[in-house]
Amino acid sequence: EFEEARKWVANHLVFDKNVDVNLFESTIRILGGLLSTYHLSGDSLFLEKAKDIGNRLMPAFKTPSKIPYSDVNIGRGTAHPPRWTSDSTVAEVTSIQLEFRELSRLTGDEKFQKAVDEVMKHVHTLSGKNDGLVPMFINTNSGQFTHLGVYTLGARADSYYEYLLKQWIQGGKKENELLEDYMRAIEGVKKHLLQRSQPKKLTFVGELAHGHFSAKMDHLVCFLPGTLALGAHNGLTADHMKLAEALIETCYQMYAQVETGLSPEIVHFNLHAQKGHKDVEIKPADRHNLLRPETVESLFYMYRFTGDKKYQDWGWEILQNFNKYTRVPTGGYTSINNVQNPSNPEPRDKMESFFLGETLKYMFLLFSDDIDLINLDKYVFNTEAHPLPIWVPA
Ligand code: DMJ
Repeated sequence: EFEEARKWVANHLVFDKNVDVNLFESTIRILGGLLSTYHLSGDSLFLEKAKDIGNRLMPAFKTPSKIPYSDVNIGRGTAHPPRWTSDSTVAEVTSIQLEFRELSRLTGDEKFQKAVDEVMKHVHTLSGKNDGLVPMFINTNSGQFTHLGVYTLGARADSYYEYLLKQWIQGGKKENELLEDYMRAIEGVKKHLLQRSQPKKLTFVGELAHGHFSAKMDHLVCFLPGTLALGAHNGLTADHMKLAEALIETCYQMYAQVETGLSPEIVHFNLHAQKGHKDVEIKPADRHNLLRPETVESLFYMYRFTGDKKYQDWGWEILQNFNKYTRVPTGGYTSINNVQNPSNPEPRDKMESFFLGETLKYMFLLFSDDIDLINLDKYVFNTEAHPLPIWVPA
């Protein structure tokens, strides 16, 4: 299968196309995938392709502030923000660093790393943070955060936090500003966003909007227990591991408390006990499941670092439910519209590429006891589950 795919990459993967692509999605999926495949196979074809797409994405950084635009035309070499704004998403501009830094290391051309390091340095100095928590938008003209006052670990901010830690690990734990920002942010999470639900007293990460706490948690936030565990494994404070243990239980309950045993996209937690109510409430607009990886990803880290079999059992349960409710008899899997209806989960006829790239890969790793099957002291996973080497392995 690899040879077949290699042939396709060699003969048909051409980036000289007059097409707009999203900088972040293309970096984490295409550039990250090619760099990772280069490392795992040693085949220079993949590095050549990585260089090609890397160069084609660079025009995104030509902005007044050097905070990149969200969209690039990879054939024409032009870039622009979304039609309705000159803002970029904070998670997007701060979650392309692992890939571009690695591309510089491999090619010896420092322009890639320079562009993405500048973004991190700039964000490090910005005001508008709340105890290390960042807003969701940043303006490509002024370089300032916009839409101030809303803080989440979910959509539009999530992987900012993940990449602070992972860049620090990738670079051999020397870049202190990254670690400082990460540690401060986790303190910010504890201070502003952590609450416990009723009746099970599950620890969850909510959101803050202009001083008001909301008990809303995106499934996307479930990357956090894995990231916290990875930090603890790399010598950060043991209470990050305690928090990881509490949060992964919550993420598991976001599956277990639902009729199909599959998590919706967003849940709201009950802060007060009510007869007949579980911890997790689901709004009609949020009851879809896109086959997302975050919980399974965190289960993998938790199992690697603790050896506690319950994490494998929870992952197995989730896999059974994916098989039961999302598997398509003629091949593949599909997103569903309604996790609350086991007799008709409403298949969408759409399988996101992160299901293969991340969800199934993390399942595969979770069910293995071989710590050298991607050793976490030698590799760091990018946010699309593509392993990249740690520059100075432990
Ligand atoms: C993936 O593209 C990445 O994991 C990203 O960080 C978040 N969204 C999807 C998976 O849910």
